[in-house]
Amino acid sequence: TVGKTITCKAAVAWEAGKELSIEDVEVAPPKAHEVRIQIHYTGVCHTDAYTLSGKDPEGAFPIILGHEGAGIVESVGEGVTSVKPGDHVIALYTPECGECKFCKSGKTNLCGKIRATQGKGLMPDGTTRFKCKGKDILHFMGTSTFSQYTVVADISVVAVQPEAPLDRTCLLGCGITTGYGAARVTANVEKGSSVAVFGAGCVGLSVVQGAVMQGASKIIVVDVNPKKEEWAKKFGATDFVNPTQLPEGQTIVDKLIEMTDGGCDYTFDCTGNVGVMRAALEACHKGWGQSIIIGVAAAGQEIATRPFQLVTGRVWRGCAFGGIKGRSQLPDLVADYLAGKLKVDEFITHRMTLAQINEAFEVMKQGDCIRAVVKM
Ligand code: NAD
Ligand code: AHE
Ligand code: ZN
Ligand code: ZN
Repeated sequence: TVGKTITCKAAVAWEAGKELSIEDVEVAPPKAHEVRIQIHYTGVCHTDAYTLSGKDPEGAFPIILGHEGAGIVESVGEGVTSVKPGDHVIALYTPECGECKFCKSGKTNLCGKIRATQGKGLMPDGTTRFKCKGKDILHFMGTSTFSQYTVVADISVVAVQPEAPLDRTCLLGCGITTGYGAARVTANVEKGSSVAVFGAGCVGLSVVQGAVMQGASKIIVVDVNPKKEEWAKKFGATDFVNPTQLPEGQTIVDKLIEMTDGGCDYTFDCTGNVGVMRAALEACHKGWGQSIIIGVAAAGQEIATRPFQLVTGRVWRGCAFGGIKGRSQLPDLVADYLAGKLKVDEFITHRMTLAQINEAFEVMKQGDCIRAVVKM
């Protein structure tokens, strides 16, 4: 297959708001500094549903979604030295070139090298490698893992230990790493801290896992779905609050301030709801509390608070992919998983085939799913 177009199955999103359709797609061979990967497994993240909904200002169609995938390198283009055919890999929507202003800053995991084309659904040369029914199909987040074969930039992929099962490590491609990194890298939660996590999906529960590792003493999970209490406790939360069940007149901010003697040291939004983001900021302790925005909000949505909240020392921050640099740091997360120090299997509630991928979006909406893993 090296150097040739591969025809395989992929879930194509033809239009916003419609189900994905399983199609035969043509995947062109990788050009210079590109890698063609046989995707073995992919998770389905809330962000895939967000872009499919049509609310993502960068979302364009037709597109092959998916950004939480693991697989095996099938072939590489000219000049690729970091991975080779047969390597077990995780696709990276946050690439790491090591050379750009961002990569060299030591201050961020964001990489600027291919962000402009990635945001337009194109490969770095401005074209696409996917075709279906004679039409060009766009790439998503530089990864498009809802295809049995995908092409990514060589800076958007990391080789990991082959002994790590791909049907689990795919989740390190987004949800688990995002929450874990937000707690351990972005916030760097200190021992003894009080933490509130809004939204107990894969991302929020991963913040809980990271906060436990950092030695937080109080970890309060806030979710409108009462079924999430059991999940929160399983990952090490000390408390659970359902904001829809508070006594009349008490807000979630009042409740958290009361539970933490004046406010939380760290709060995390893992919902994407801008009202929740405000509450998360205002539930922070005066003088030092930090609120980390992880959730992705729809086009047109904006956050608001009284500037006084910041004047009096609260800090509003955010991160993508948990502040983790994929090529430098993911092998360490895989090593921790293999050593039994990082929970991964525990997040998987559903397993599906590619033909069933629309059900993964359904179960996410119904609230019984932490992560569905799709076998490609
Ligand atoms: P999910 O749908 O699995 O979980 C979201 C949780 O939030 C659910 O348990 C839901 O009940 C809860 N929730 C919804 N509204 C709420 C409210 N008003 N108050 C309290 N809880 C509420 O989603 P996920 O895959 O874990 O992703 C979470 C968010 O993070 C999404 O917005 C997603 O797009 C975003 N995300 C961001 C990054 C990043 O790098 N910044 C990475 C992954 C996901
Ligand atoms: N196109 C969206 C941006 C959404 C967004 O912020 N994406 C996160 C990753 S979410 C993973 O589940 C991200 O990586 N952000 C940094 C970046 O460069 O996109 C919108 O709303 O415009
Ligand atoms: Zn994601
Ligand atoms: Zn870079």
